[in-house]
Amino acid sequence: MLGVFDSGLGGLTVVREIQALLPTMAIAYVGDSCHAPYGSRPEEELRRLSLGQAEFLLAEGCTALVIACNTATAAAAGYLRERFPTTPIIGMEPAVKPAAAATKTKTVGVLATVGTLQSARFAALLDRFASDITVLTRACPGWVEAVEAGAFDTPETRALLRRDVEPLLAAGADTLVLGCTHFPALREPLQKLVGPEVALIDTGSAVARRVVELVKPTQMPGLLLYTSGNPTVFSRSAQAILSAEQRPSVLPLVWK
Ligand code: DGN
Repeated sequence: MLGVFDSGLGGLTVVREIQALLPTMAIAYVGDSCHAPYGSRPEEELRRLSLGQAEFLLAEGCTALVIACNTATAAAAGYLRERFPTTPIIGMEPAVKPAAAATKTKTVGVLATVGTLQSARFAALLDRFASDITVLTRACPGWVEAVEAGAFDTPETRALLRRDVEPLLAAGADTLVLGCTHFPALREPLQKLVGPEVALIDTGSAVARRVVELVKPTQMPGLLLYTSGNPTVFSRSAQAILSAEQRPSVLPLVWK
C-alpha cells in the first residue's frame, strides 16, 4: 500500500494523478487539516508533524510514502529519508524546470507557500534551472484555507486569486507554477482568470510517474482517507477534488 500525506486536502490533487497512472494501487492518505496551513510553520515543527504522519502510515502497512506537500518536502524530506532509509520516499518540487522551458516572455510566476519559497531547496532549484529567466514569487495567503473550506469557486476565492495573480501577469509572466498541492484544486477558476494563453504548471503528474518507477503497484484498488480535522468537512471537500465515482471513507486520525 502507498502512503500519501499533506497538511490537508491538497495532496489529493496528487492522489488523483497517481490513480490515473496506477488505478489498482491501494492508497492510504493522511490530511493533517487540524494543523493546516503548514505554510509559515517553523521547519522544526514541520519535521515533527511529517514524522508523525509517516510513522502512522508505516504502522498502517504502507511500504512507500509520497510527501504530497511542497512545504513539508522542503522542510522534512531529507530528515524522513534518514529516518527510514529503506522506504522509498517521494517528495514534491515546484515545477520551475518545465516552466523555464515553456516561458516565451522569459518571465515565470511561482505560487507557493512562504515555507517553500524561503527554503534552501527552492533557492537551489532557481540556481539550477532559472538563472536566465525572471522568476516572480507570490505566497498567496488564504488560498490553502479556501481549499480546506471547500470554497473552490466562490466570489471571495476568485477575489483572492485575482489579488495575487494580476500583478504577476502585469509584470509579463506567461507561465505560472502551482507550487503548492492545494492550488491545482483551484485550476478552473485560475485558468478562467488568466485566460488560455497563460500556462499553469504543477508537478502532480511528474510525481505520479516517479511512483510508477519506484513502487510496485498493488492489485487491489482502494483509497482510505484519514484526517486530523473534521471528517465530515474533509469528506465533502475531498469528494470535489477526487473523481466523481469515488466515495472513499474518511476516518479520524488517531496517532498510534
Ligand atoms: N499543500 C501544501 C504544499 O504543497 O505546500 C501546504 C499547504 C499549506 O498547508 N500551507
